[in-house]
Amino acid sequence: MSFDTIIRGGTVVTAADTFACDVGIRDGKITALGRDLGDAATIIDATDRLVLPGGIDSHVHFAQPSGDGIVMADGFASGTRSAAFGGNTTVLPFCLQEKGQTLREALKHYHSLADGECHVDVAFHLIVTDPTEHVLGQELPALVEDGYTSLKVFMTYEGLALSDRELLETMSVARETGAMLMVHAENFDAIRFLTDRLERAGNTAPRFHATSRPIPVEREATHRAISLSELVDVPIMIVHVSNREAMDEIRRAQQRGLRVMGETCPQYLMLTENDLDQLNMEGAKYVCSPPPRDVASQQACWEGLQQKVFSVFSSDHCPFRYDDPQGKLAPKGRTSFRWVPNGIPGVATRLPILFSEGVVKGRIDLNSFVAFSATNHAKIYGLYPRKGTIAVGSDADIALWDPKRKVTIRHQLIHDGSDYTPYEGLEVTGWPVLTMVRGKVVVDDGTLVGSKDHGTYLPRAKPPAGATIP
Ligand code: DUC
Ligand code: ZN
Ligand code: ZN
Repeated sequence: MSFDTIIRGGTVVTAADTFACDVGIRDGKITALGRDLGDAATIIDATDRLVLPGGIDSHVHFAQPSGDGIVMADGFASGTRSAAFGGNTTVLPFCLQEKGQTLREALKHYHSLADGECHVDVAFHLIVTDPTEHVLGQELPALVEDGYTSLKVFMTYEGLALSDRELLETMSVARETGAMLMVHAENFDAIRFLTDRLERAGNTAPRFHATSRPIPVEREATHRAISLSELVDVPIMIVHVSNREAMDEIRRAQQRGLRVMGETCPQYLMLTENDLDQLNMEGAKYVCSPPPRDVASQQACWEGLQQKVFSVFSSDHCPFRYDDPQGKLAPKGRTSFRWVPNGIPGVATRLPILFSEGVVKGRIDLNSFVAFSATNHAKIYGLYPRKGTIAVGSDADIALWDPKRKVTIRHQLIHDGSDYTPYEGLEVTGWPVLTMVRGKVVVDDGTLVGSKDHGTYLPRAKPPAGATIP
């Protein structure tokens, strides 16, 4: 038999095309696209289904050290399981360098957490918090050659924020090595100033998290990150953009010919700062950074997708349990929003939200959905064409979607380690009904059928030099 599996009768969608065709799979790879492919050990009937590249989520946090007494709700097993339920076949979490640690030490530990614990494929970004001469001069260049071809830097957070000088030094290494640099753009000093002032006035409820990080905080840092990257002449990705002013900074840079890319996330399309304003501590469920803004900002983020100012749509899945002193309800005595861990779960809901709110409501077309959810992630982060498309020779990473299925999002559909979803009760149309990773079905109609030793770690190529933004 020439194929292990044939996916028959579906509509294949890539970032470029939509066509009726069967998909032949052998040894985990797509080996044929066509009609009348013959027989196979397994036939999957895809009548009335869309056959899409499995989602690639290039911004998730699993098992990340989160400070004093706080524990992230997902490690690799539950995080990749939830990803699979949401139609994803590859995720890119962050390996965080703690101060004083070498990158190699951080990676050794992070690999030990991931080994044998992944339902879908994974690759790691690095988070550089301690850019010593050794780290920048020796470790990072060697690690980029070893396939760790992207890194994130922070402009805020105690213990994570880099000074402008450190940002420039790190950007220079990204330029020399060809690594992709991701930037968390918020002004640390402005946040500290506003937080102290709010607390002195007794304004400590979760909703003041948003007040402590208003739009100018993000706009200024976005502008500064772009300016610094211009000085060094290095491409950058501004992650989790939440509003028009930051988006316009990116747009202007792109119009000037700079290789500045942008990412937005479901929370900036679906939530507003009003969600943080709930009884007791319930608003803590929506505390993330940058914070959700307002309806006009949601509209701006849609425009950023429609006009391709943004090239990727990621979850920024950063889960903490709500009803838990190691999670959103930080230990007693820490009553201010300052202590609420920043981040919300979303790896399973990213794609149904973009499909339903974007494709079904006519805001974006299906090919753009594939580009934002898979193809552009693979291109930017060095996984294309092995991942991110449906083509002969690519990994058989495929999600079958029922474009008409109506689902009310409930936490029990999410299968992560958290105890809530910010989207509880949201009705969506369109749902991933089967997720296949390298030819093996891992989720079939709401049932986990894969195992956590199937996912593999993926070393990556450098993004193509001088690549145009997808
Ligand atoms: N930045 C992220 O990228 N994720 C969650 C929290 C944060 O500040
Ligand atoms: Zn960030
Ligand atoms: Zn993040």
